[in-house]
Amino acid sequence: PVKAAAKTSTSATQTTATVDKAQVKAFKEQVEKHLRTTIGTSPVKASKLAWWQAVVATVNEDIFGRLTDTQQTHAKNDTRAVHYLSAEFLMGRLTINNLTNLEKFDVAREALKEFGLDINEICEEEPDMALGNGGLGRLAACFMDSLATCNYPCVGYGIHYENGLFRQEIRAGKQVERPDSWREYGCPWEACRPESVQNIPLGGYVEKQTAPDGSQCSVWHPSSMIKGVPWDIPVVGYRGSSVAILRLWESRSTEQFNWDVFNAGGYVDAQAEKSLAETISKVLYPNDSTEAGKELRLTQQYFFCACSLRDILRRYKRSHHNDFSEFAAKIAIQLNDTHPTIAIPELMRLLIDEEGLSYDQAWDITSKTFNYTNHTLLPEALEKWPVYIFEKLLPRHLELIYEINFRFLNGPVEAKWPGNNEIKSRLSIIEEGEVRKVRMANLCVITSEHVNGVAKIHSKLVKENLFPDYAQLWPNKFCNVTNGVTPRRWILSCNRGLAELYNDVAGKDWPLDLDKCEVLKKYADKKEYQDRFMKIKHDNKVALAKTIKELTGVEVDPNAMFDVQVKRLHEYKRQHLNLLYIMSLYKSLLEDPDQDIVPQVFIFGAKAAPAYTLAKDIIFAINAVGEKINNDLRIKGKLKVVFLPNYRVSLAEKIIPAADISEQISTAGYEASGTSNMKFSMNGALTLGTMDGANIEIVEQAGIENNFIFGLSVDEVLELKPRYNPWDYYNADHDLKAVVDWLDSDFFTPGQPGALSSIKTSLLNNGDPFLVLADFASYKEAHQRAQKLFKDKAKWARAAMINSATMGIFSSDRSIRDYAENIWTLRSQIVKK
Ligand code: GL9
Repeated sequence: PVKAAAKTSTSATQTTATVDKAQVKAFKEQVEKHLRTTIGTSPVKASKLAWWQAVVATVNEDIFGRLTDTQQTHAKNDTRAVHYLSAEFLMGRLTINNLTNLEKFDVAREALKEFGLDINEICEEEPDMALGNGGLGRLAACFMDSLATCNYPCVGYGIHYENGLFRQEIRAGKQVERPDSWREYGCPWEACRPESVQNIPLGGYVEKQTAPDGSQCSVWHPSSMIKGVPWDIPVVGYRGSSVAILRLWESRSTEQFNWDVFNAGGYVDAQAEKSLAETISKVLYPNDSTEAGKELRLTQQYFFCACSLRDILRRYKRSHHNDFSEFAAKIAIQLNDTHPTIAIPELMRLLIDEEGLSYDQAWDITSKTFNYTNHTLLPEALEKWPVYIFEKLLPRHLELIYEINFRFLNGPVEAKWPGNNEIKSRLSIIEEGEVRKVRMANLCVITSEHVNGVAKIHSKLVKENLFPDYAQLWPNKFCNVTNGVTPRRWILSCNRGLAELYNDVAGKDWPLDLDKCEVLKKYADKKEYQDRFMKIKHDNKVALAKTIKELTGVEVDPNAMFDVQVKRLHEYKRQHLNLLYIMSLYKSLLEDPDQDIVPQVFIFGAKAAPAYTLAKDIIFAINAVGEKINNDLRIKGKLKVVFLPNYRVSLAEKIIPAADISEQISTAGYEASGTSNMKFSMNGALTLGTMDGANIEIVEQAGIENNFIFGLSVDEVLELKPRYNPWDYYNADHDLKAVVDWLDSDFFTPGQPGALSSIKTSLLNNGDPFLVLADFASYKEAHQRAQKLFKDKAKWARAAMINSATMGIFSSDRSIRDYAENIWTLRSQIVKK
């Protein structure tokens, strides 16, 4: 029973909840105290940055106490803990999220209001922690939130990059990359832990020694040492349940330049070595789904894995001395993609060379400790490191990899397929060829207890298409854990209007049990609830329209349909399919300006890898087409196209709640899961997408009739691909031909004919590898369905509400419980104060 259904908030980010006066007063006093005694300023002269710092200092008082309680609980209970190794954690901003999770947001907002300040403006001072590229890094961040919220013992381990993902500027329509120095003025959330510094050996050579009993052993003489300095970022669980730790390693030089063989060449050489050591954590590689193939990148991977494993061993030894028999029972390690694979031979090395275990003992422990998540099937993303780089940087690790490989090929493989060298060469960790390479994914699969994909369809393809031989050998190793996203950040913090609606219909516990939101389905046919739902959406659109105006100067109408595609720029994600459709719509409007179409705003946000030329050309094309359309008076504002620069977590939080249409249009079989698709749907956008990744599971929940599905299926793509000829589609479809040819003119780039031709070339002369032309007609038809439904406000509202209401399974709490129960065997721990 709910009272005033049409009660609405005054703005997209304000709630009408009543706030405890005493708490507001206390918060205010704390902020003012910190402003004076921590920051060293006063309310009259404080800058916004100073206010923000004082707010963080206030929040930190709550956090660090709970962190200690959490760690003591876990140490005392001594149950298994998971160690999530990831080269990327895309945390975004922490202030609003931490306030929300501590249930202090309203208090803080009121307290700041009494100082005459707007909390949202103050929180804009916080730089995003952009220590990741896209979905994979953001997933790790959502998982930390859920691990803390669900009270699982855990540590996240990663790299303390000095520069996160580049800041994107758009100049004359083109992407320009600028460094992102997110902690130039310090980051008030992090704490340095000098007591846990690690020294990491690198380079040099391996010496064979014969022990007195005649057995052979290897002694590694590294050529240099790098210091790893840990920075801890507390991750607050919802309602302060527990506080997890994200530990990020920064590289520094050590004084020990003369390590064994390194012969100091004097002061200058020593300084050169110093800068090399400090380069390791300098910058995040801006690749998305492509392998970097740089020596520095392998060094980064090894550096953070080696630091993390020493840290894990140190903690384990604190309670278990030097007996490793319980190691695997206490420690689970999750490899987030192949980036941290080098942790496998490093653990072997530590156990054998440093702790004196036998090879068999070390392997037994290692193979019960690791699990691996695969995030992509794209062959160019599967990491392979040349053997010669290993010889130079990690000679002892290479030796251990050879040993693992030898025992694998001559053990289980020989037993299953006796004498079959073809299978052996396929399954080998080493790829033979002109340049011999180490296949990191093979090492992961051979070692791990469990290998999982990130959506049902993807896990099936991992098992059947990527690793079919391994699946024959170990069918039970392969499993699925569908991705999820945290409803605390992606509904509660970023869409307060919707959060209030859920508070009213589902009670206040829905952020801990997103299935509760399903009750909204019951109200999906009721006019007053439809009105309230759409009013929330409208308010969010008004707020986004303001942001669009500020960022691009383009004026958009909040009554238009907001059609959004935000994600990394990649051919397989097909932003150019979207663009071709926009061009065809524009063309038809020019032909008949009075036609009755729904006014539409197409919104893009995307960073391209700096070396990915075609991706950058597509960004330029979107901007060029947008410029023309937005200034063409003939179409009477029915169509707008905006490209929002520097897409990142904090911008996603403004865009996603305001979307009507969520574009999820990857070629079927290529998007492992997608995670923004879930965020959009939770916030009441309808998916216009292919049957790919988690889209399939989304429509399974929300109903295919409440979304706009189009295009070839995975099976159809696999069937068509070998005989695909894009010219057939081009020649058969007048409209398609016209828009593809339009790219060749100078219509959108006056005076620069051919400026957009590379896109046409990729679609026709380079074979259209992602079947853009094959899906064009079907895509257009899906858009027509969307337009038709948008005209019927009641039906649209109903579909949007059902989408939002049925996303319970996409809470990252569900994903984390799946991992905890099926992969890590973890038990949730109640934290005592
Ligand atoms: C990705 C997949 O491409 C996505 O479909 C998936 O949702 C995420 C999380 O599992 O992982 N794999 C991948 O390499 N990236 C993904 O987003 N790219 C990066 O973020 C580096």
